[in-house]
Amino acid sequence: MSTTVPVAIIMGSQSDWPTMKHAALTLDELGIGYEALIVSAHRTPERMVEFAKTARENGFRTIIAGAGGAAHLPGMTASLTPLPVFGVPIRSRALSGQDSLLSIVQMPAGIPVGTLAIGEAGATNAALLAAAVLALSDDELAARLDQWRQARSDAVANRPEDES
Ligand code: RP5
Repeated sequence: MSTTVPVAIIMGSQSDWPTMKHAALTLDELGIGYEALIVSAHRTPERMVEFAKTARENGFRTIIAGAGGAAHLPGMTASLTPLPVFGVPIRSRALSGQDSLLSIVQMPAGIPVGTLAIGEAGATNAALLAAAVLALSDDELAARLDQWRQARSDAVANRPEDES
């Protein structure tokens, strides 16, 4: 899969998409191209290995990986590619995502996964971190990221108001 887009958003299941689409929406806002793919570490392990081993040569520059439960997708992917991998713990039904978080964050030294918060905030922030990495070598993107952040600062009121 040769690509001209810099970000791969991978996830272990279709059921992860309602969370991971927040990464996609954030990349859309910043004008960053991406591919969103279902790549399961345990249901489609060969697909995961093929994706991870070829990700760099296929043109990706960062990977956002979301998984839930025994969430080995981000770590396994990171073990097979030199690209930066940002892991998003999906909020699981059994343990509300604490299982996902601990599975992703506790990588032994040597294979890093940048681990984000559980759920939608993590997916959004994974996209912002991917953007920050890409912006190091893209001045136009750096300017768009600055504008994005400034707009969020500008939207914060000085004083609270009663809700109607
Ligand atoms: C993981 O198992 C996926 O990342 C997902 O979060 C979780 C549950 O998957 P489904 O049973 O909903 O397909 O592999």
